[in-house]
Amino acid sequence: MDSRFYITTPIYYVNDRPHIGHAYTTFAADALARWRRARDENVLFTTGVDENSQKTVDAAAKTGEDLRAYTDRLAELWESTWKQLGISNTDFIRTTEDRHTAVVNDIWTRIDAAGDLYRSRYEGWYCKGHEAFLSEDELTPDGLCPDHRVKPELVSEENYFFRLSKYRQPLLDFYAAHADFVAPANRFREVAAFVEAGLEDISFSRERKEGRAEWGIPVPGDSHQAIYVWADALVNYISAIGLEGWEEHPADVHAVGKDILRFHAVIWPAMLMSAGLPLPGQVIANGFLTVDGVKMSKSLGNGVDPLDLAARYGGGAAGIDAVRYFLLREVPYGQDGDFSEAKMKERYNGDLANGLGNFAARVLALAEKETAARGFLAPPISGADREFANVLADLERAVDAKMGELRFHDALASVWAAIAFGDRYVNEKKAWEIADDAARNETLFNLVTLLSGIATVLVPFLPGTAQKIAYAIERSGDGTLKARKIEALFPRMAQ
Ligand code: ME8
Repeated sequence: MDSRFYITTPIYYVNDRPHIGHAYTTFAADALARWRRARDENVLFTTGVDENSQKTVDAAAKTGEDLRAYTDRLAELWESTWKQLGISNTDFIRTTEDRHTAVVNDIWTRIDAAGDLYRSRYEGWYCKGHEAFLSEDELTPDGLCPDHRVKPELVSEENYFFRLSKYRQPLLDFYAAHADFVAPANRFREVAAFVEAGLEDISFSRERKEGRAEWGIPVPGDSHQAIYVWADALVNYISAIGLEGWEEHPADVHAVGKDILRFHAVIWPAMLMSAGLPLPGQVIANGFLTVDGVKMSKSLGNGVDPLDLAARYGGGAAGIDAVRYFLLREVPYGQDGDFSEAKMKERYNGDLANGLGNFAARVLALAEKETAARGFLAPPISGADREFANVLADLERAVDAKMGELRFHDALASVWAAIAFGDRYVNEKKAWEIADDAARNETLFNLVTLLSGIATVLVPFLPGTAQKIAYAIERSGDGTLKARKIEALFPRMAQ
C-alpha cells in the first residue's frame, strides 16, 4: 500500500512578514501532517515563498535593498519563523530556485504542446503605483485605484493566453466524480457555481519592459514575456517532488485560504489537465481571521506576529501550543473568525491552565507519590473500569473522525470533554485519600492511562505539550507505569 501522504500550504508572498493569518493555514496543515504521521504514513509536507511577483520588486524598492538581497532575507525570515513555530514541514520551496524554474518551463511547454496557449492582445487598467494591472471590479466606482486614488492607465499589450474556457466541462465532470475535491462543502458549491457560469481564457504572461515584469520567469522561447506569477507559483507543488514524483503521487491536500481557492480549485486543475498530469486529491480552504473585528492589513499595521504572540503566552513550546490551540479551537475550520487578546487569554486560562494543565499536574503529582512509595503503578487485576475504558476508546475514535472532516475545533472539544471526565473521576474517587493500596493503585493507573491517551490524541494540536506529558510517563514491557511530576504546563496568566 502506498502510505505516502503529501500536503502543502500556499507559498506566501515575500512582500510581508508572517502574521497569524498565515500561521493559521500553516498550523492547520501541520496538524493534518502530524495526525497522518501518527498513523504511520510517510508524510511530505511543503511550504515556501512566492518570490516572482511585482509585489516583491515594490517591497524591495521601498526598503532600498538590492532585490536579490531583500528576497533572500525575507525567504530566510519565513523559513525561520516556521522553524521557530515548530512546523514539521519536510521541504521549503522558493520560486527563484532552479528546481522550480525547470519545472515551470516543463509545464509551460506541455500546456503549449496541448495547444492551450495562444497570443492575443490584453487590455487592462495599469496602475503605476502597483506596477500591476487591476481588473475593472477592483477599481472604485469612479474608476480609480482604491489604494493610490489615481486613474490607472489603459494599457494594451500582447500576452499569451491560457484556454481556461476549454476546461469548463472537464472540470465540472471532475467535480461531479470527486465529491470531496473541495472542503468545506459550501465552498465547493461556490466553486462549482462559478465554473458552471462559464470560464474565460486568462492572460498567462506579461510583457517584459523596463520597470515591468523584468523580474519573473521568462516564457520559454520568448524572452519578451514573463510568465504570470500564478502560472508560476502553482507549479511549486510539483517542483518540490519533481514531475515523476507528481505523476506517481500528486498532492493529497492543498491547504489554502478562501481568497485563493479559485486559483487552486479551478485554474490549477485545468493546467494539470492540459499538461496531462494527475490532479490533487483535495483543496481545503480556511476562512479569514480578523483582529478585534478588523481585517489584518499592512496599511493598518494590525497583523499579529505569531512569534510575539507565543512569547506573550510563556514562549517556548507552551507559548506556541497556546497559539495553535487558540486558532484551531476558537474558529470552526472554513469559517471566518476573530482574534482578540481577551479571547485568547480566556482560552489560555480556562482551557489550558485550569483545564489540561491542572489535570496533568494533579494526576502526575499523585502518581509520582505512588511511584515513589511502591516503585510503580500496576495494571488493575480486576480488569479496567468499563466506563473508564470506554472514555478513551471513544475519544480516539471521535478525534479521528473529526480530523477526517477537518473539524479541528470539535476534535479539541472531545479532548476537553475527556479532561472534564478525568477531573470528575479524581474528585469522585478522592484519589488522594484512598486508603486501600489496590484501589488507590487502580485509580491512579487509570488516571495516568487517561492522561497518556489524551497526550497521544493531542499530538497533532499541541505537539510540545503532548511530548512533555509523554516524557513524564514511563511504561514498562510488563504493563506497569511510572510517572513523575512536571513543571506547570501553562502557568496562569494575570487577567
Ligand atoms: O496568496 N486569515 O500569498 P499570500 C486567514 N503567494 N488566512 C490568511 C489571512 C487571514 N487574515 N491572511 C493570509 C498568496 N492568510 C500567493 C499564494 S500558492 C501557489 C500562492 C493565508 O502571502 C491564507 O492561507 O497573500 C491565504 O490564502 C494566504 O495566507 C495568502 O498568502
